[in-house]
Amino acid sequence: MKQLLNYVNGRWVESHKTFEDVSPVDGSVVAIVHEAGRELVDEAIKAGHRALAGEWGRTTVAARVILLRRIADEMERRQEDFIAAEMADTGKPLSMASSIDIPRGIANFRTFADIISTAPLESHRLDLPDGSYALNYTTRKPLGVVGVISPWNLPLLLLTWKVAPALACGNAVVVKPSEETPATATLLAEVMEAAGVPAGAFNLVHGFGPNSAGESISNHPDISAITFTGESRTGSTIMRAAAEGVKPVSFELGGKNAALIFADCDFEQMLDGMMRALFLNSGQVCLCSERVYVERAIYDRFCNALVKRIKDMKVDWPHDPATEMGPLISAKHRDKVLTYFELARQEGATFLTGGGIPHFGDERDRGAWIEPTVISGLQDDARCVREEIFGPICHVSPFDSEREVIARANDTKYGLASTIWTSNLSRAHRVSEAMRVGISWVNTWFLRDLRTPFGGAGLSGVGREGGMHSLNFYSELTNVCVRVDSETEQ
Ligand code: NAD
Ligand code: 6OD
Repeated sequence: MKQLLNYVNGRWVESHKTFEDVSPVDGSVVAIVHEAGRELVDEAIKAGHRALAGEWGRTTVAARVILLRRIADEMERRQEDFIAAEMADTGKPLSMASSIDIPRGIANFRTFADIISTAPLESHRLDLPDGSYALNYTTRKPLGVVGVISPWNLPLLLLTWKVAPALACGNAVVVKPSEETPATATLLAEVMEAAGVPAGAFNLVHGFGPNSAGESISNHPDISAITFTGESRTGSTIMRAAAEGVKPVSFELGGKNAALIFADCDFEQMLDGMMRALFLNSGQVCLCSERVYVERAIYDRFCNALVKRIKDMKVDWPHDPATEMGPLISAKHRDKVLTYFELARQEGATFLTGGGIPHFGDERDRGAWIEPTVISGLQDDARCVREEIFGPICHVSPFDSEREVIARANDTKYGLASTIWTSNLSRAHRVSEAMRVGISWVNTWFLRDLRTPFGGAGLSGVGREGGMHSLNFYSELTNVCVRVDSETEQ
């Protein structure tokens, strides 16, 4: 059986405590994972500080740019291994792992190599009344040892989205992937070793959250900052731990995202886009739409067309290149989603399609499969319309005016993303600006430019990452203020 070890201070470290990495396709064990105890997390953080005090701390930006590109090249060389590992852990379809997760993981390193190599620093001149002036300029230094805690839905993509800019800025990192998806992070550690990343600059520890490696990182007195992607409730727990030492935090959290579909949209383009927005990764993307508002004139047409597309969707073995949807991440997560199906019934929802578990008559019946599901007929205050479910389920509801749909879409404690479908240019700008979200897509969904700010409002996050926003989070910026006298010396 494959063993997934911790990687600390440039060494592979076993643990006497292990747990199973289980495939959600059929419930089989794909690997044994070595859980890091508090001592190992402590060693990893110490190794990070030693790296910063040594060779790694003296690297120039130019040297780090070369290193990031070497990491990307090495990942590309091992692309097939990464795809296989991500699919084994998550059950996501080959079409997705090979076109989104792994290419984007590689792109994160190349993008931040480009961004750091051209990143400007501020400079301001302040004229003083006596004719002298002050010259201000900014210097960028690493924050220190950054704790990176990541979720299971886009494991490599989301982990490298944080590791790449953190290393670009010269930090050391202690990375903890989700206990559900430890494999690609372990491959990434192999890549770091092969690319020549100095010992201690990249450390990987495996484990869970509470009473395990996640908690040991977030309440460690010597961790310099924490960057986290996951559930809003977990973010709140980590924030409390980080508050003790007033540590900088960057959080990308949950969502209950709205889709706003106007009658004047390009219907077929919208339907293609909405199938992705609802069911990509079995609906387990924080940006997926779970609340769908459709202008009344096309409401019935939309519901019928959506149900027909879902019936034609290929929910099948992940390795089949034509498969569009795989299982959920785990039996535990499926239980949570099924609880919401039950709650929807109790709340009086109508199921337009789905609502159960598919039966295959083979080993997949031991996996975490679920039917893509559409419900309707709930009030806006129903729990299924307000709470993040994180599965292939949405609630559809008609609306009559732009003002009404803006108010309903914004009536949430979350604020991550929205997707607006219209051919009216002014409406597109007006409505997207009115959304209280981190990203507002128009006639598209999950189209990413990595230079742009990414994050969420309300319960959906703290801060923004992406482009210069990432560099500014992962850096300690110091302003140097030099007073320059007005008179030349005689
Ligand atoms: P989660 O919060 O359960 O776990 C995320 C990570 O935090 C895991 O590595 C876990 O082990 C760790 N963790 C859990 N409890 C912890 C604790 N007390 N202290 C320290 N670490 C702890 O989230 P998940 O179930 O892995 O992911 C799904 C959630 O993530 C959804 O809510 C989804 O919306 C959100 N998400 C948000 C974004 C975004 O960009 N906003 C992206 C992906 C996922
Ligand atoms: O594309 C990204 O950079 C990003 N952070 C995506 C998040 C997806 C959530 O599941």
